[in-house]
Amino acid sequence: NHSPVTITVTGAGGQIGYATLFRVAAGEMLGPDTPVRLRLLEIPQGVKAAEGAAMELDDCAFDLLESVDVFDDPHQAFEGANIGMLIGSRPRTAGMERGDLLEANGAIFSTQGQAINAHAADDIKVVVVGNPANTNALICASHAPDIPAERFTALTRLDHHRALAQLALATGARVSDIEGLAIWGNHSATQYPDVFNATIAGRPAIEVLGENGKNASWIESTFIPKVAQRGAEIIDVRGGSSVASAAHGAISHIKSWVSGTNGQTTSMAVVSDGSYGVEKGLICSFPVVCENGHYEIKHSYDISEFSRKFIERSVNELKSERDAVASLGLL
Ligand code: NAX
Repeated sequence: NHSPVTITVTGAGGQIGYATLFRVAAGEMLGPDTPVRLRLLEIPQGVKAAEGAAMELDDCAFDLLESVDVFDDPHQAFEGANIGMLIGSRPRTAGMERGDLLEANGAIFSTQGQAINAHAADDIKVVVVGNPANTNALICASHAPDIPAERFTALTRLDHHRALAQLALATGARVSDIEGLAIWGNHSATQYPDVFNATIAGRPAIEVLGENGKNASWIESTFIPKVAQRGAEIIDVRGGSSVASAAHGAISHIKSWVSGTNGQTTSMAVVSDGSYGVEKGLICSFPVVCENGHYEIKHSYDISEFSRKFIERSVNELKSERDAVASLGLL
């Protein structure tokens, strides 16, 4: 058996938290040989819900679950954390301006960044799920000066999975036959799902799409908006936001980062090193591969004029979010 891993989950009393905790405790994220210690963070109003989840975790008698503790103090919750799953955030409520939302989340993620800096384990890996995820991750990283910025990431794996599913549906392919698909930019409606570098069973996805009667205008007017607006579609149909699929995205993100992707491409929002002209320091979704506990941005993608336009639009949105939080003094 491996040594136990300490995982801090924020927003643990919420919906995505509830859909995440049991799978993590069952070993679906870190594998069947890694015991886990869960530290659940909530705000005071959410503590009861997190305590209830903790009681149910006890009632599952998971072999791998060494401990579950509930906190309303981030400094305690991040003590010894090897992994941070930052799910909780301040949702937009009626009448709330964009600035108010950024400010409320800025307060949450700056405090959590400080707590991570002061108390987490040296190998801490963070995924931010709570929206606006990319910018929240940026704020968090900027308040954790002793931790490499590379360890703060945001979730676009759900978007990646949505794009995989839509491409498979459109071509009749198996998801497992698709490689090289990528989400670029912000986890928002401006995200860009890129099929131009993807292959299906080794052939260019574009070719296979063409055989299925799907051309560039299908990509622009159907595929891209379908993926980018899938969250809203789920809300319409289901009467509630994406929960299990979001939890699956977060679990997959950490699983890939920790255990590798066997040479396969996935998407993660990570700090830009200037690749593809994306301003250094922004937390932007890129195609990545993971190996030995590290991720690496893939540098081999061809970016057409068409793709460039979409990527720039999303990166510009990231810049404007960054500028807005910077002007609020949150960076
Ligand atoms: P819920 O409202 O069910 O749960 C959020 C929980 O976070 C609540 O229990 C709340 O008390 C807690 N919380 C709030 N502030 C906190 C703080 N400072 N510290 C600790 N806990 C805190 O929302 P849920 O459906 O679970 O969604 C959580 C977040 O995920 C939202 O911000 C949502 O927008 C975001 N999403 C992100 C996705 C992604 O792909 N990146 C997709 C799904 C989801 O929309």
